Amino acid sequence: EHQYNTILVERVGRVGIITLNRPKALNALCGELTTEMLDQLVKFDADINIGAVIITGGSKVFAAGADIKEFEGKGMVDLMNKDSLNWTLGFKNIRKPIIAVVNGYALGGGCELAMMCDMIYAGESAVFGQPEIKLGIIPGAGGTQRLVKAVGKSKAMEICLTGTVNMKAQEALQFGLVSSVHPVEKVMQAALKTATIIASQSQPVISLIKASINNSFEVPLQAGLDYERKAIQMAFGTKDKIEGVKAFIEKRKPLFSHL
Ligand code: CO8
Repeated sequence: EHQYNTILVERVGRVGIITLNRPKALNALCGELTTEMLDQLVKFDADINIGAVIITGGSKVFAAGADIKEFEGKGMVDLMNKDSLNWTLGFKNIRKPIIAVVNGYALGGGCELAMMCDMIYAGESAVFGQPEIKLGIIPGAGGTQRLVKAVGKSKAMEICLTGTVNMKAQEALQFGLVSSVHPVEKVMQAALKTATIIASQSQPVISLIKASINNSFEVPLQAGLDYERKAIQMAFGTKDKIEGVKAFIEKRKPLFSHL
């Protein structure tokens, strides 16, 4: 694997794992980290031996947000000229499913990064919050948009406007922000199990499902249904559809070729 300064990279079967690795700064998302993370995501996305990705911060903390030290001395025009959030556009283009495994703080940009992923598995220690308001800024990487869609308006307002109301794992589960909650020492294993199941399915079909679900956030229902209809027509064009249906009829497990 490529050696990075701020992330660790490993593979378990067809699952690629990216671990944010700036423990002294609680995995604050500095420019180098977001660049390295996106670089590796693009590599996994292009790798035919990878079918799903996990992003985690390890067992202590997910990420305490953007690197606040990089904000010092920066003004509006600096942000306009060199947009430090451009990596989020690249993130959006990843076709393979990404699971966030969150233990401890997922604050500010950390919460936003988790929400950019396709699903979130939480350890019991997970804490989600948007404390940007306390710095005199706003959640700028999706916090005012994705959080509303995940937990509803009233909670999202409360979290973003106070900066101090956080969501712990169980509450995040209750509100639908995360898929499931596990003991800290078991959450990675649980996410890996799910990622392995996903990665064993047909890769092109997985991409169609991810794109179709994400499209539902962008368009009115009928446009989403039209998109989905085209997507199932495309799925019928894959070799994996032929194999999947044949395997069912022959009462055996399908062997997908990802074609
Ligand atoms: N950035 C940089 N360094 C950080 C950050 C951060 N976000 N969070 C923690 N650190 C550092 C601390 O400075 C400290 O370093 P040092 O030991 O050198 O002083 C080390 O990590 C440990 O932190 P603490 O001692 O504070 O640990 P505690 O356990 O006492 O507290 C907290 C943990 C509550 C998480 C606390 O660290 C905290 O409040 N952190 C900041 C959280 C925050 O405000 N996050 C939002 C940041 S803004 C943002 O994410 C905007 C997203 C949109 C991006 C727009 C880009 C242009």
